[in-house]
Amino acid sequence: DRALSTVHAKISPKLTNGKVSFVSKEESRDFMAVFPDLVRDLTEAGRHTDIPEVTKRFAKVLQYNVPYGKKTRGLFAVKAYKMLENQQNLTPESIRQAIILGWCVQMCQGSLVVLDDVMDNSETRRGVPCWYRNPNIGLSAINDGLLIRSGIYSVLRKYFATHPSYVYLMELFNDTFLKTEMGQALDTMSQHDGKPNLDAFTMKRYNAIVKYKTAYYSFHLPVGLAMYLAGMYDPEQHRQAKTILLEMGHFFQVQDDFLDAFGDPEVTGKIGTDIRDGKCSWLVVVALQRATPSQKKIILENYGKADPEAENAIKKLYEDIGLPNTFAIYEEESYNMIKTHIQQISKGLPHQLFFDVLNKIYRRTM
Ligand code: GPP
Ligand code: MG
Ligand code: MG
Ligand code: MG
Repeated sequence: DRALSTVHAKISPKLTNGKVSFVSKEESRDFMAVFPDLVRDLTEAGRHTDIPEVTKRFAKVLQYNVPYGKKTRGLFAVKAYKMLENQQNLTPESIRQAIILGWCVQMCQGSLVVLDDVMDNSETRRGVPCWYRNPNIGLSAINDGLLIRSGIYSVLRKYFATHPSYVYLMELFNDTFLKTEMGQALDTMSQHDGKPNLDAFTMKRYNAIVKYKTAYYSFHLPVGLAMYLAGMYDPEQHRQAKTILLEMGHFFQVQDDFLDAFGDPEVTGKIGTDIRDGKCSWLVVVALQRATPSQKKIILENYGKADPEAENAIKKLYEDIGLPNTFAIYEEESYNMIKTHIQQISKGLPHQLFFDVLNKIYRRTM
């Protein structure tokens, strides 16, 4: 859909300037080249021909919500597969399988963000209006999010039904959705009677929210899938990988929370909503730990209000408390800590895979 890509490119020119070391231009091109085939499989493959209106809508939903953004998670699955599979098994066919799995991960992400943006009342995503904000979409976006999600299982069936890992792949998706939905439940339950429940905003609660709502689907899912595709089923190996990946996921969501208030929307592609939504964000949890009684009063009076002045009062307070600096220190310390933990992995998992991912996200601005 050329018109749409032009819109994306025009509105968010900076979004394409990511770090290039994680995947080469060719790898990125090979990845992109497969997406149209999947859209065709899902919408024109001779199924559901009696409801052309719907398949047309589905194609549009996929096109708008899946092939944009950094695509870190999908590319991560492909990279993991290439690093985990035996060299003699790395053929154009097997790599294509990994790319298809990568797109399933991107469909998972696309489906979640369509739904998350409705719940968070967000305005923009990847530099363009959130899907539900488009004319005549609104709450029907909920069904669109579900369509994308169900599409994953159609793709899996078409390409992996006879693969020995089929049930493992499906179960990992099922389990990941369950975990993510549980995390999202915890995230949305931070409010009480329309007001943020600040007493509940402890670091312990924060850690649980981000583990469930982000870490599983963003980091554990892509590598877990790649391991199964490469024929790795050892539970101990999966456990070791998961431990590190959940740590990285935690790190990633702390960054996301920081960027929500202090990132450049031109670069992140999204306008932050955590303060006005009254979210249990890393920033407010640390602010509450450090606030003097008068600062705590400012938080109580302004947090969770859809009012730019209230939002600015909170941002100013974050700066007074020195959160940008606290975050920078936290980011560096976590980076070093995760590096140490990667070095301690013993079970035949390539350390370089985890280092590459960590370096890809360290000091990210988008
Ligand atoms: C990130 O939260 C978590 C998700 C996108 C998972 C949503 C889960 C569902 C079950 C719908 P966030 O709201 O901080 O993300 P963002 O900043 O990208 O809006
Ligand atoms: Mg959100
Ligand atoms: Mg959210
Ligand atoms: Mg966020």
